[in-house]
Amino acid sequence: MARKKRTPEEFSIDPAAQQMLIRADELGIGTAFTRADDMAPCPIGADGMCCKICGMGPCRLTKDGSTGICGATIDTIQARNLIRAISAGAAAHSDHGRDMAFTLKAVANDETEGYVIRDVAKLRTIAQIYDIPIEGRPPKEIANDLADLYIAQFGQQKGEVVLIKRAPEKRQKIWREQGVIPRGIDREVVEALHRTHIGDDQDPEHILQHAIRTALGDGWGGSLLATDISDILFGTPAPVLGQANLGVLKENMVNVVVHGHEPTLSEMIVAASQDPEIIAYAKAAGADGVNLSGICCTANEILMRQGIPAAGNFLQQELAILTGSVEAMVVDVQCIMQALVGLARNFHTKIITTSPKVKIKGATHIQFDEHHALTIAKDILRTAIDNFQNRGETKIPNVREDLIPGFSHEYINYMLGGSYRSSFRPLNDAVMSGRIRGIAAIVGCNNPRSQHDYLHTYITRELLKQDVLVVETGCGAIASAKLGLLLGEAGLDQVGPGLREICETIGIPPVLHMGSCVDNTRILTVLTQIVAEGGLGDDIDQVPAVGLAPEWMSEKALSIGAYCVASGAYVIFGGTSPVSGMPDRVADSDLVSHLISDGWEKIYGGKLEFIADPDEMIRKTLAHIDKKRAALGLPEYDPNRYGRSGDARMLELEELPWTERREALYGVAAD
Ligand code: NFS
Repeated sequence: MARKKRTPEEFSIDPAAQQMLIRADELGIGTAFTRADDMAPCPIGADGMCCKICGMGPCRLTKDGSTGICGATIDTIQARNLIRAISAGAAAHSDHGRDMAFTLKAVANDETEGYVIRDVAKLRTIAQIYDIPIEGRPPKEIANDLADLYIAQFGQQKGEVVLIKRAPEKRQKIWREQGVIPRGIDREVVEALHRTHIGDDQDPEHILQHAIRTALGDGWGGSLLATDISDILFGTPAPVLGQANLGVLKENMVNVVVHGHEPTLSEMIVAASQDPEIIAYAKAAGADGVNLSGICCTANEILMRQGIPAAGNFLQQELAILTGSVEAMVVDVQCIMQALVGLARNFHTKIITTSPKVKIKGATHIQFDEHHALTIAKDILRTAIDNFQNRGETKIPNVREDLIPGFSHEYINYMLGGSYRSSFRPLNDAVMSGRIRGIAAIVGCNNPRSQHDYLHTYITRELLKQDVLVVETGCGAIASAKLGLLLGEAGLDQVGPGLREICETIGIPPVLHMGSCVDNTRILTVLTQIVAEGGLGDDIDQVPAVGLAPEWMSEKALSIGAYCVASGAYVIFGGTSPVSGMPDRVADSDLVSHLISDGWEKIYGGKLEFIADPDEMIRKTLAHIDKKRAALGLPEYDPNRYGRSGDARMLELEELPWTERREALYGVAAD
């Protein structure tokens, strides 16, 4: 039976994406969207029921009671598949962190070109957490010690990863009792691979316990230190004006799109693009200059810190090339589609790989090395500029939206009280009073199996109406940015009255963009600080908060989900479950689903669920928030209680005649 082909409107809610998908169709070029239509997912693999870890298989388990050739049960196979995915995700995030730590070490020892320590205050704050002496020492000396400490966390064999101590104490105790504190970041990933080799760990519960330990090595290890070092080297984000969507590409300029994840390269390309020598080179080539933009989490890194525009999220990487206006797409690691190279052959775009870990056949490889960062960044830009003359017909959608990203936890702390009284107190108070009903972190990828950006933005909008403060990272944040939800004034007419009051008082958008996927650790830090501030429980699982990844597709997302659950959060993923187990055909295939939801909830207070229906996701999010409010003894959320004070009310009152205004304001009846 032929599969249904979706229209551009069904592929994406984003008008810029729709325009490019129409262009792709006219040119007869395939994209991830059309390939998703052409290829039905394998139902056995999708449900985690296929085992291919040895050469006796692959074994496909589709009947009640069936086992693999070695006797492995459905439950064991599902648990093994899940931990392998989580480990790959944790490895990707953490290896990014390792490279950041090496860069910090090299900067500390004057071995790099172009980098400086931008945030000395954060360096000192972080160093102090680990008792690294700071008084009277130059920043580079402190940075050297911190780099050594962080590098050591990867290869540590015994004991505890030091970053764990940044979690609430009660949480650390749970982890210690469960034996899931990572000993070393690399060790847990290696052990996950060992345990899942043929003939090793075959108890699903035991396998999943190690999945938690591996994921914690990501969230409270590799990712957390990646965020720390990025801030130290490139600056801790604070609000800045930016733009998002394909309309940020420019006709009259050399368009260079940086795509991937690590800020080391992209930050240097930002610096190189502003170099007078490069600008002159671009002008000599007939362009007005170099226009830089980002895709995926690289976009988030340079958007948060420099206000460099985001051309789009994961599903827009091909669409950017389809504009015909991109001279070079410079990629490093993660979320880079192999299809880019073939697609680029239809245009003049050069795909430039830069990581020693990532090569794509047909791409130009210019290897990045932090020791010669600025020189290499300029080489890359010259290659792009040389390509400007080869540009053919262009079609750039005139669609872009302003946004204000840059909400690091340090900034959130500051914005709530200013320099002298910075504190999470106002946020805690707002949640306690019910002005803010709760907090939702909406994060993660795009997935061409669902309508691009729809789930992210539908859920975001609906939760805002319910006075839920939303924090976002990754491709989800770019989805909201494109819809104008990351703007102060512009987004506020779409939010509930209590939340609106808070946003107006503090002067923030209702959706706070907190960075890249690695920066999900910022959300963990915010939750920890909320707990430390008091009034919302003494551990993360008591805070009225939920994590959602409505359009997830990557293994990194699964690792994030697992470490958030272990940290006490209720986490809802959209789409399909990788461990759902074909319940229509195999009656008893729900053990792993049960273990990661109810099972993990009993131990950690958080659980992982896969829910396809967005309304059900919203309903369960609100139910969880209300349950946590009740458990804390907070007043029941009342949508009509707030929203009658502050700027909005004053503006309304100004419309009234004085006597009525006086009565409304002071309760003094008209004479
Ligand atoms: Ni996160 Fe960033 Fe996007 Fe998903 Fe990929 S870019 S690290 S994995 S697709 S959010």
